[in-house]
Amino acid sequence: YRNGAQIGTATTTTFSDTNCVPATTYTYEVSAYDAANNESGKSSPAVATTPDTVAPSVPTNLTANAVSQNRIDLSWNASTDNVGVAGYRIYRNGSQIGTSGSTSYSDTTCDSYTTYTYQVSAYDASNNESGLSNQAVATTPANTDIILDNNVATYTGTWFTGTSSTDKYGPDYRYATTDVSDTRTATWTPKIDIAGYYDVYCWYPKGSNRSTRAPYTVYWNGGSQRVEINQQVNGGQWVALVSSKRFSAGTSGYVVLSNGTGESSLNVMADALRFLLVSDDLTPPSTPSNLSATAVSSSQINLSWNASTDNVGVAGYKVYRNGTQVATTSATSYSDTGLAELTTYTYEVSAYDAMGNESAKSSQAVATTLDGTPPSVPTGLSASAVAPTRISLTWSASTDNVGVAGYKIYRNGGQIATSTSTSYTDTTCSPSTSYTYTVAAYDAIGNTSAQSSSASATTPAFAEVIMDNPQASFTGVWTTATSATDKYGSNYAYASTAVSEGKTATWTPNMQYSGYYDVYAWWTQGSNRATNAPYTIWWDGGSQTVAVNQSTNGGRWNVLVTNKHHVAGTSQAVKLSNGTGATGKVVVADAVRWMQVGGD
Ligand SMILES: [Ca+2]
Ligand SMILES: [Ca+2]
Ligand SMILES: [Ca+2]
Ligand SMILES: [Ca+2]
Repeated sequence: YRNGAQIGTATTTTFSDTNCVPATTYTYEVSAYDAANNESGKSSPAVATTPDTVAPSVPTNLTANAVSQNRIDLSWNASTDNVGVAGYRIYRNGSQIGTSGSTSYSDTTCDSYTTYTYQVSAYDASNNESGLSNQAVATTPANTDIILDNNVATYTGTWFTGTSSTDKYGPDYRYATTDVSDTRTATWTPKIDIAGYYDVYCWYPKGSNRSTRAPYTVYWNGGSQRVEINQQVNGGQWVALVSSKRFSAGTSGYVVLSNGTGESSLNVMADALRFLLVSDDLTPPSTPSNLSATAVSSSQINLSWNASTDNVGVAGYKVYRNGTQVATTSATSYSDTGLAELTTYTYEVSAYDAMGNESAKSSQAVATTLDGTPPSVPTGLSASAVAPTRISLTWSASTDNVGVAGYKIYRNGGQIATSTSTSYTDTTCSPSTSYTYTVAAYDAIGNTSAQSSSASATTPAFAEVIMDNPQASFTGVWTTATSATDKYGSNYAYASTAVSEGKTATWTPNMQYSGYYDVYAWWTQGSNRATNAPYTIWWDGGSQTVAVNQSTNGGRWNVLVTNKHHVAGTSQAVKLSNGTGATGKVVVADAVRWMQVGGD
């Protein structure tokens, strides 16, 4: 019988009740019976309780909340159990780290800037454990102001522990006797969560028996610096060692304090270090583009480029000349001065931000400074008046470091022309005038020498050529006479007119100067003179026949043509013909005059 109700029979004196519920108390009795089913009375009761083999339900709805750099709080929904939940086990990253009697837990053993995965299970008094809950993940915040007290430093050699200085950091400090060389060191190694730029400080308790040059050496990503601190003063506060040094995430940076100060009977104090994040900007600006270099003089090259961008802001640009930084500027242009002439320079620029992150260098730009040296001063200038309106100049060639491009011609102080050769003819002179000339040489870039020594010349007067009848050449028979008082010279010649030309008088001057001339004739007037005496005038490129009335206007110069161009030499002439178209008169050949009126 179980709890008063028959549950079975047996023919031996044992029975196993296999139909029990865990964690349940049962009361059993037995009776005996015979073949006629006569049954005895029931035995005294025996009581037994089945063990608990049922685990609690799995905890649900686990949540994790990082509340500080070192603490994550967990909570979850309660489990149930057939008997009763005794507690919960806390697992972090797969390993049990604690238990809780409630449905929450604070993990205070966290590291900063670390992600943890939690699960919990429930267990009962019989240590039946449930399955694991859902996973809950949380990440602690980064530590950007890392303070390392002396207790987390590592030491070599003997360091004593002190507590008496009241300006110490934390509960105590360490100290070591100074020595001539480093026999004892203390090293602080921060765990850097956020890569970036850090200021590093030290803290020490000051005192008169402290080193005046305690040597801290700070090692960061890409460099190190030894800083000696006078620990006799400024104790009890953070004292700067270095600023804005780049540290990588992890534990590669550190600070070493040593006792090798060279002092005797003093102490270096190892108390605390601090690493304060200044900026986590590790991203350099974009590389400047479109760099151009333009030489603007013999000593200056102007640069310009396109602006860079940065995640925070471009602080400026570094200018490199032939690979060496020569300047910084906040503008996108730069004038490089003080350069050597005719020299080629190669430039690059980079951009940097406030933290000193520097971009790659731009593509190169090359420029060559200009020629800054003028040619030598021309020498040997000579001026020669070659005509009433012409003065010819010659001089000796100048030299130049690159090449003479030409010469500037100055007359009476003002430039009048240029020449690419070492001579020049000034055709704009006036007759009977003095002129003073200088010349200067220039090169292709426009560098001009000083003006040469001066040379002067005076132009002659305009030419006047008079040819009398003895200087004419005649064809046919002409009669020479002297009687007319209005003759030119000592005589004149005449010839009878005819229907057509049979006799001529021709004056052929030998012109010294090319130029423009008025041409005149002189005759002796008389009533028997032809009224249409034909003079033919040849000039440079043309001719004209002019019929003049020789019955009047004798004894003076009468103009035939004006302003006709003549060239030097004997290629011009004036001819008087007797072919007037009628007989009965005479033509008089007396004199001809060419009066220059203009230069060539
Ligand atoms: Ca301390
Ligand atoms: Ca940046
Ligand atoms: Ca030159
Ligand atoms: Ca004459």
